[in-house]
Parts: sequence; structure tokens; C-alpha cells
Amino acid sequence: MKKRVLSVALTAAMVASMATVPAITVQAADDELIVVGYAQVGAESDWRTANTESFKSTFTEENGYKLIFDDAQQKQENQIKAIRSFIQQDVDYIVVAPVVETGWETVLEEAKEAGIPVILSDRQMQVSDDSLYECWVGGNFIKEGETAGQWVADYLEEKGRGEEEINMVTIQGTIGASAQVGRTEGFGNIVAQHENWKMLDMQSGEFTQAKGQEVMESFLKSYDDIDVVICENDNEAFGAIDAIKAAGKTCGPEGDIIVISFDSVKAAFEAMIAGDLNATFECNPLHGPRVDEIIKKLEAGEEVEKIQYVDEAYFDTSMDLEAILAERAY
Ligand code: GZL
Repeated sequence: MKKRVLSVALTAAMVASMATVPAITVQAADDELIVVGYAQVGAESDWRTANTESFKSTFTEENGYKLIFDDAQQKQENQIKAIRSFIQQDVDYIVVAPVVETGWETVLEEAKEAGIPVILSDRQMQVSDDSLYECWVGGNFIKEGETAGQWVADYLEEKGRGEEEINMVTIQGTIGASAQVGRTEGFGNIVAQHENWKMLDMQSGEFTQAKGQEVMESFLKSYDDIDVVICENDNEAFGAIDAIKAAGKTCGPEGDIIVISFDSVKAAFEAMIAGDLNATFECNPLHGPRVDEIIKKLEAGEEVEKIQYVDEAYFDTSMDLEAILAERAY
């Protein structure tokens, strides 16, 4: 492999001293590793932490890899710098979790020029030529949003509120991230089916708890009759719950305000068990093994599916959450 270090153990001394030795001994050295550069978004959420851990525990030397990891602190310019650094280091593969969908063509062209395959994980990129990357693996964000919308419809029906005027607000993720784009679109598809639902406002909580709390505080100041809060990740929901309680209101299955979120990290289960969160819609972060499988196929010269969704479910307070939590990997 072009970048694998196969050190030829030239037995020059032997050959020289034993003129009759005809062959050069070639040994795969210990450092016969596949070098992978991973440009990670940042460390903004519990989901991201689990996603990073999945890569670091998969791309180990024992598994035949050398991982070069970069945390872009949620800045696209840092990710682009990291990709250029991987190109300079002449890695075997570049993996990117793009913070937003646009602005990648130039640097992907540079990777293609250098003959380095690019694999997308988690969020997607909008490019004019999809040969610029080998494939993408991640969550089906539109489906997550639609599943959440349908869950709210069923829940309201079950509570005898199917015909009631329902006021909603959304704390969005990082604007332009495919998780935000897809979840907003998917949930919006269900809102369009319910003329008694009103989406009062949408603002970005940047997928963080702190910003989620700030946005919820502003919503509570602007609107005195919010029925449902849609948080585009669990960490935003934790912030929203703090804001709701600080305003003297209640949330969750027994509260004034229904709160739902996306990701399904362990802390979301704890919030549902505590009675603060109604439901969470899973977005599986364990992409490491999937990308390992993709690289192994590419190494063997096999074709790989361009779009590869991870398995996802949802969880709510009607379920045996303690039992499920005990089995959760993240
Ligand atoms: C989803 C991922 C999102 C998570 C957030 O695949 O891009 O980014 O939902 C994370 O928790 O910050």
C-alpha cells in the first residue's frame, strides 16, 4: 500500500558477507499500519464524546491503524486546516464529520489530487461531484425528525389533546449541519399535517446545553403558553429543562411542557427517569466499526455503498428505561 511502511529488511550485510545468498529478505515491519486522519467536529455534546470514543477505540495499532485525530472546536476553517495537514502527511485515508454541509469542494479536490480517499461520517456534505468522497455513514436525520413528529401526534392524541391548539418552539442544532437540516425538515413535515399545531419560533442552540438554556429562557420570556419544546439534541434539552424549572414551570410527562430531544445518550435516559424529559430519538454515534469495515473493503478493492445509515430507535417514559439504560453503550 502506497503509505504503508513496509520496511525492506535488506540483509545487505548478509548478502555482502555471503555472496551466495540470492534473495533479499522482505519483512513486514511492525509499523505496517493504515494511517487514518480523522477531522472531528469538536466536543460540544455527549453524543460527540461517544462518537470520538468509538473512533479512538476502533482505530488502534492492535487493529492495524495509526489514527491522527483533530478536534476542530466546531469551526469549519479548523477542519479544512486539518484535512490539508493530513494531505501533507500523506495519510492513507481521510475521515471527516463535516460541521456544516457546504464549503468543502476545494479541499476535497486537493485530497483527490493527492490520491487520498475521503470517507464522510455523521454529517453530510453538499458537493457537485460525489466522486469527491467514497461514501457517507450516519443517521437518517429526516426520518428522525418525522419519527419525533409522529410520536408527538400520537402522544397528544393519547392525552385527549389531538384537536387542541398546540404551541411549539424548536431549539435547533448548529445551522447548516445536516442533523439540524434533516431534523427541522422531518419534524416540519409532520407539523404540516396538523393545522392545530403552531410553531411559534425556532432558534439555534448550537447543540450545547448552555446555549440551549439561553434560547429556552428567551422563548419563555417571549411566549407564555408553550406546550411542546423540540430540542435537536439531548444537551440542548438539559439546558431547556433547567430554564423551564428556573421560570417556575414544570416539564415532562407530569409537567406543563412536553420536552423531546434527539441523540438518546445515557443522560437523556436519566432525564426521562427523573420525569423531566418525555422522549428522545436515537442517533447512533458508534461509527468507528462501520468506518473500519468500509476501509477494510476499500483495501480489498471492493465497492462500498455510497450512503450507509446506522440503526436508530426512540425511547420514551412508557418503556422500562432502567433496564434499557443498563444495556446502553453510550
Ligand atoms: C448527529 C450529530 C449531532 C448530534 C449532536 O449525527 O451530528 O451533532 O445530534 C452533535 O449531539 O453535536
